[in-house]
Amino acid sequence: MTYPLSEKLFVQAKKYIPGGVNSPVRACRSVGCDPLFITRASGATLTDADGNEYVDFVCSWGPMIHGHSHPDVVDAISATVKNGTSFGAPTPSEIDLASMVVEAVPSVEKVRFVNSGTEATMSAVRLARGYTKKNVVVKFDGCYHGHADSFLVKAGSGVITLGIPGSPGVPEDIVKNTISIPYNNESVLEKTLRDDTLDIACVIVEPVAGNMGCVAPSPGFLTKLRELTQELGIVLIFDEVITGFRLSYGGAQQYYNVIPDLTCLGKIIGGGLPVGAYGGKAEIMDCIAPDGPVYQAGTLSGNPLAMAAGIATLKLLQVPGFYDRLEDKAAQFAGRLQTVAEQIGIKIELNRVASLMTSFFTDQPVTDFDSAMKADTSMYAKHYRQMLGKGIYLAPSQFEVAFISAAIGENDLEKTLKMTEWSFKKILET
Ligand code: KE4
Repeated sequence: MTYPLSEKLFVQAKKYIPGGVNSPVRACRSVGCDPLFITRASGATLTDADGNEYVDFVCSWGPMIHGHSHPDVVDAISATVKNGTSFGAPTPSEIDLASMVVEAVPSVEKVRFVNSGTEATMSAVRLARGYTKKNVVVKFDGCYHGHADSFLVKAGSGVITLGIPGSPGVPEDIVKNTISIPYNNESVLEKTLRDDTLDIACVIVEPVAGNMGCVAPSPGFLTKLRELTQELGIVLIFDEVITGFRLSYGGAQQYYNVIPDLTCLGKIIGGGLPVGAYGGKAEIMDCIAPDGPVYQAGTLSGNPLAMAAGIATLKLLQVPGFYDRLEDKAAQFAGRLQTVAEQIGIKIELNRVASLMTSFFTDQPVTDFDSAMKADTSMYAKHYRQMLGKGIYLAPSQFEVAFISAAIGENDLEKTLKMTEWSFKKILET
């Protein structure tokens, strides 16, 4: 494949946009190549500026669970845009999507829409701090909750050393109230939460980690987390920006039957348009302005186009058997990929939860940040480049997940498995 137009566009983009991209991971730096410029997509197929086609396993990082340009979603947006794009006033469609979220997500009695996952998690943490009148936030190494200052701490800044800024521009006195501890480690979790020198407002967790690659909660971990936070009066926040409406219609909290106090959503609920949401117990949500003193606002929050796209997307998820079919597809694909790896003799650790999966290039189980970091990123980068050249669009980082969409078909998966076998063999030859 050749990419002359993407190359030209990238040169132009870098003149105006830092790194030529509007989000760092898209720069593909960790996989050693320049980004492709995508001009259209339909179903499971992306098309780049040079007309090359790809089977899409990124799905815009999760939103496109039905694949791209689903006619129901396109029709909903088209019908809405004719009446205007944004009014800065309440609209009926906000009630429609809010009621769907409340009905679907067990923890959510009330919900506030925002415009990104970052806004959702940032607002949920502010709300937890305002509600508890405490300051410390506990997160987990390898979990990503967007780019708000409070979350940008160096991994491993556990109980001993409070937050160490993970990025320039984040003042120490912001992250001194953030503690990051190992995922799936119940003893450090209990020790941290029971440390009464810490006035802990909340714990925020990805119930299935998707930002160190796919890492499932160890059996009992989420239950332990819920029991401890319940006992100690700590607000439990599930960041379901990835898992919400992905693992099941009720998200990870329904999938694992562990109900948090607050839930953050994004991605799927906007059907590919900018959206986020946070919601939970009415007692807590009623602390949000204008009912309560905790301030949060947004010009385009609940905008009609994102609401229309979200409503159409969630309606499609309600089709009987949707999640069973997606599970069967993902399970079958993962099983066949595992077999390819075994037959060739390449060591990969394949982690899958529902339609999220990651092939780690390591021969050790991956259960947390430290074990994920042991993966061979240069091998992953080689695999990425080889697959891209054969028309398979994987996540441009070992530490992201592959998203299986309902639109991906048997031929797409067959082609992917064939190219995977070819790529694994090439890797072993070198
Ligand atoms: P946004 O602000 O990017 O909409 O959402 C932040 C966020 C919050 N919580 C979780 C669990 C997330 O995964 C994300 C964002 N996910 C990344 C991909 N892993 C978005 C891709 C990007 O940063 O470009």
